[in-house]
Amino acid sequence: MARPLTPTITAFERSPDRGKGLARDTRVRWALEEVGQPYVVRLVSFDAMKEPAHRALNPFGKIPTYEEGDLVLFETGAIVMFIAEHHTGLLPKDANARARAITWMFAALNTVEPPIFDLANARLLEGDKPWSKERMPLVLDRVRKPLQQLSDRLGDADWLDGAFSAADLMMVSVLLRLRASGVLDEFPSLAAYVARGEARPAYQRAFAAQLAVFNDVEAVKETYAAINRNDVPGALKALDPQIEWIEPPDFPTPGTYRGHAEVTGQISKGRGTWAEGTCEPESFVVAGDKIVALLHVRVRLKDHTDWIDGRFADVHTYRNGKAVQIRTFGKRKDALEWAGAKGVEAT
Ligand code: GTB
Repeated sequence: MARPLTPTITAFERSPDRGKGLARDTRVRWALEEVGQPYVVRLVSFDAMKEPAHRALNPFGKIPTYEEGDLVLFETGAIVMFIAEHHTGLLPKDANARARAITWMFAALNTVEPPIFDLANARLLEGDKPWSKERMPLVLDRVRKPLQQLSDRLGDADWLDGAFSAADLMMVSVLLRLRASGVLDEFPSLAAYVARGEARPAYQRAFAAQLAVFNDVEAVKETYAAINRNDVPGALKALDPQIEWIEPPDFPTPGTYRGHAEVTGQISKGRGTWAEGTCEPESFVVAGDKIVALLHVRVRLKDHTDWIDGRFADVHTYRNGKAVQIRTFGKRKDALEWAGAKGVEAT
């Protein structure tokens, strides 16, 4: 059953893997998808992660975090455990089986993940160091040893201990980061175990959502960048031919505009009144297929000397990689509420 308050998680505004499931919000998304709990995603930049506002949620300045009403959690182990404990489907009911599943979650995070993390660092961050080549066999050995032991224990079972549980969700999440190194394929039963996890519909939904967010948010950024450089065809690139843009009465070009031709007119008219300035997205909140772009406009109109400086929001509804609707709101709070992200801080 869904929780009374929709949880909000944080994720990278621009993940280095371009949304391909390697960042740790994937495992939280996966857990939420497994239990059928809708959620909202607040995207944070690398800079914002180090600011006091984010450090108040995670003192280590990392993603993901989990907010539900007054509750704030960080550490994916704690978050997945919380989700598993407050829904059915991710932990067995039997007390001993439940304790064993939790044991495997700890094993994934405490025994298996640290050497995998070290290998990722050795490959990505230390590859250019003079000692890198000499150290690599040692790093690989530290990964292979627990993998062999895990493979021996898994044998020909589908999952670690009976039915699929949060233990498998965590172990698969930890192991899949190995794929690029080729080490996972040295252990065919573990590679098949990871593939079984990834084939689950809930994982597929989590992966697709993360990837869509990456691509769609990049497209939204490009829409504003194009408007700022007065490139109307560029601004239309991410808009579906059936786009509908709704602008409220107190905005410069109020009305409902349908299709590329009408939206071209709307953008050209609005943008044509600027002498200089920009309209920049400051941050993004994602709720299902809706991306709330929290905007900061700083514009000097033609024949004016003073600057307009304001904050508002557009909600972009994305379908198959294109915006099918953009709805402008004067108040960020109203935009978040309309998009289904009620209660998310409109920073
Ligand atoms: N132990 C914590 C947990 O499990 O929650 C670790 C959290 C963590 O390391 N988060 C990383 C982070 O916020 C993201 S997952 N890093 C930002 C920083 O430290 O400044 C690590 C990660 C990032 C990117 C990729 N990638 O693109 O391939 C893969 C994994």
